[in-house]
Amino acid sequence: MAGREHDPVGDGHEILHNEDFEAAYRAKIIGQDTWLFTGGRNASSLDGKWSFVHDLHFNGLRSRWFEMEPIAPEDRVFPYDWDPFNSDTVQVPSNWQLQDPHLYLFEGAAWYVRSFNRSDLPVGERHLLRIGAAAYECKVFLNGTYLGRHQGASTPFFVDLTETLREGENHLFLCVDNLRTLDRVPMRHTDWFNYGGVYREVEVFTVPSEAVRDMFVSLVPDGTFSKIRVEIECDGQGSEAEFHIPELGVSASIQLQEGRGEIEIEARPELWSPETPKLYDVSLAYGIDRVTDRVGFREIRREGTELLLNGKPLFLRGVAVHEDDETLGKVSSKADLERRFNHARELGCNFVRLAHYPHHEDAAILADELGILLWEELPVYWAIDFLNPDTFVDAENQLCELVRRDRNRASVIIWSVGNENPDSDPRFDFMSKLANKARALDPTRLISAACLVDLEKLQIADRLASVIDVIGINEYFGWYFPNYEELIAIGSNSSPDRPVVITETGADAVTPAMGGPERGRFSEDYMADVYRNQVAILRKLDYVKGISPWVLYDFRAERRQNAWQKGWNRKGLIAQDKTTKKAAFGIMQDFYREIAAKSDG
Ligand code: GCB
Repeated sequence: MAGREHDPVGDGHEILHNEDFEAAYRAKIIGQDTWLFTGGRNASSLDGKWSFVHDLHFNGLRSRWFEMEPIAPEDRVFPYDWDPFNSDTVQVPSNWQLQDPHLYLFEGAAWYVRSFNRSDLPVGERHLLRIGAAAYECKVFLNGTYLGRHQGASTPFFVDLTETLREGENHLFLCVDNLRTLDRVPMRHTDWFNYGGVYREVEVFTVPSEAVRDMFVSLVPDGTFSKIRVEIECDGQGSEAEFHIPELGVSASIQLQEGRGEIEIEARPELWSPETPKLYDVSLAYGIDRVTDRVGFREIRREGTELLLNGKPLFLRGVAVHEDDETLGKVSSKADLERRFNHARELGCNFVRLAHYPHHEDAAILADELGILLWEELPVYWAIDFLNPDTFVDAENQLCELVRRDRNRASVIIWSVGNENPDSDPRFDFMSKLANKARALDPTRLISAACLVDLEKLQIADRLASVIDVIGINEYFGWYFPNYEELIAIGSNSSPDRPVVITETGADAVTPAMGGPERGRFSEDYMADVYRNQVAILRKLDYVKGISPWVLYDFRAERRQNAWQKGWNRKGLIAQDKTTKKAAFGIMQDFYREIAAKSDG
């Protein structure tokens, strides 16, 4: 198709000298206005080959590559630095680090361009682009028009394409950058790899103008297990919607006021639990729009220092896991997720901590089916610019996107608002607001965070502990700190009034067969000793209501560069091949069997 010629050099000096080229894109932050409930909807996939180029100098924004149209190279009149229509390609979803060895340590911007024909989309009144995740910022352009930018590396977002779509070919440009900057969440320093790119699915949803924006279905957490609550949000002028759970004989009309409605329905569903992960098909009809979901009903509560699932005491036999893979990076395949949960089960877990950012939504969908409890987390990790209002907007938006995405998943019992942040007034304010926001969006789950421990006074010393429901503590006795017995003192000195979960403990090791040392630090034996000593102490800790050792698999961590690490954190109970178990795996497995036998007996 012939298109308008693109003349990036018409104002050449402006391009070379203007260092404020990003100003035009600062506004239009993509937030919650375009959210769409996607359960049960058909989507047009835009996954597959996209034109791709890395762009260290942000030349594409300076030179407005996004205005380019497909023209045969020999017909281009003006010189150009990249032609998206005559370019190398990459697969979407993917992380660029694993697509091209030259880009392994690349931190900067990259362009993804893909054309599609309007006739490839179903006929409908609105067309919403959904990007499952793009790390970290993603600027979206369609046919030369800037539509907005999304911040946050791990949550989905929507962009309304309707007004900008044209007949015939449409050209979608994404400028994605993974810069580590002071205002982002996380900030600059993390103990995981800074993957970049469009690494989750890209789809277009075609919906009527009267469409369901959101549907939240839950069991009312009042201890009676007898009421289901449905909250909905709809676009358009419709005044009611019909909600159904056929298996329970539930059929209810929900009245809408200004697009919002809610209802409590008497019902006695079979309760969801790890032993009986029962799910029900639910549906909502609104005008000609219809959405569905599969929902489990359960109650998670804390009472004093106890965790209660469906009214019964719960001990979390867990493991933490990163979203990382030797060959796929952060791209999650079904097979990878199944292997992850199978390994967790083999270890004896009823609980998995999805650290340190929102993982692929399929993780919670699968955990719902398998009966595995989940901790989901925001990347408010280590240092964050807690004083920066824009940083708060970004963190809060990531929270909204995570909660709205997964709050119908029974498996998710905890929203974590952060990990190991320094206790300051701005941090307390920032994270308390996040905790309150999480509660407002979802009063049916517990709020947590990995809190700070004062290792001199040997006590939990974190004001955040007073505003969350479950106190997470990361303790590395045996690895970073010598004296295991101090773990007992931390309990007695702190006398926590709410449940404590050991959210991390562990040690690095490489097995001898994989080239690890025979003894000392980083040996498999050393790690096994740490676990043996930990287990001996953990048996004595009655203030602890759960454990998630760090970590199920070795994961990439660029800051780790000693002879055995070589860019990997080696605290996995299983090595980076996701197959080789280290001796500590068996030690933890025996301990979990012991705990499970006690709670069954
Ligand atoms: C921690 C962090 C985690 C690190 C871990 C370690 O406390 O929360 O992100 O990877 O320690 O291995 O040191």
